[in-house]
Amino acid sequence: MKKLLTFAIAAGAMAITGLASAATLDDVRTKGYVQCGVSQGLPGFSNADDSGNWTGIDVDLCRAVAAAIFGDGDKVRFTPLSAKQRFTALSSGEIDILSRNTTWTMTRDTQLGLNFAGVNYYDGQGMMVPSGLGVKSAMELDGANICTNTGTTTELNITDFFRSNKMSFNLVAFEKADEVVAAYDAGRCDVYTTDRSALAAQRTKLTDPNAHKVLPEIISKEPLGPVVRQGDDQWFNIVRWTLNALINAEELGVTQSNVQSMKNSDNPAIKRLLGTEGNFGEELGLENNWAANAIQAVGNYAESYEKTVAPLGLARGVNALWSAGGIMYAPPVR
Ligand SMILES: N[C@@H](CCC(=O)N[C@@H](CS)C(=O)NCC(=O)O)C(=O)O
Repeated sequence: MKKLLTFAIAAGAMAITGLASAATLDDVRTKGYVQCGVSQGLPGFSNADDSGNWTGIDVDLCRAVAAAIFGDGDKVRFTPLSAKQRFTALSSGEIDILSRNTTWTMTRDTQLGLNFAGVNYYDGQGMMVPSGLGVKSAMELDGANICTNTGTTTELNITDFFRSNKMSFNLVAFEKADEVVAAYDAGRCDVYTTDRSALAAQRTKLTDPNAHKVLPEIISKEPLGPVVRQGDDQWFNIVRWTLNALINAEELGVTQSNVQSMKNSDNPAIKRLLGTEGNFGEELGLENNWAANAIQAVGNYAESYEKTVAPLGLARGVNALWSAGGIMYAPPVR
């Protein structure tokens, strides 16, 4: 019995080690596409239309990774996941990247066997209320019914906020985002709380979007970014540097339409980014035009943002480049 148990534990450990050290790039090349975990529908970030075409800034990141590997941003498949399902889907190997408005926190980085590869959107948690409630500040919400999603950072933030302000509240939490929207729309709660970007997105689904307002308080830091499994540094670097490439492209003025001609640029930083100088792609296990292909597929960070998040009415704000008053800053390709 004891022997059997020892064997089972050893086999389990081997399976876990095997998974963690698996070369995701090899698997992805073999199957011919990147499997990307996204939301179940969040306009601006990851949202499918009626024909099943996915768009959004998180979707663009996965397309960019696919293009960096295959030279084709369509070599990607999407797995819609609830907040609760997302980390298991990644650790079990069901997906290769989680790109789903997911907040980088210490617990998630250290306790789940996962790593955040960067930040593609700096957000913060906000609260939306029906304008008819006459509330101007979150400080007036003592005793409120608050709707949100389970399995998110949202629940702890809202609890911290009400506790530290010595106010009471009643949390009404659902697994699916659309259930939260429906409950709030039906008046089951006074408040809808989540990331401010998600409030802007979900607001568009309400019966009368103009009858609601987002309160001024931002109660948390929600740096959103792509996540990969621990133990595969090459894959981690591919995801991290694809994101960096899109941000650097904006800074260097490389766009979807000029990326091919920019390969002839005299600027050494552009040459390195686009693979006409150095071996940066090779060092990732990719072709040297990896970044050029990623930019060709989705545009630079600004182009992707304008097409996806900006239509929600969200200005760049802190997500502007560091050189334009924001905090979006990518280390150099050098
Ligand atoms: N950024 C937060 C919240 C993420 C989250 O799941 N938010 C909900 C609130 S709108 C959502 O994206 N729902 C869309 C869905 O479940 O498909 C986290 O990482 O925990």
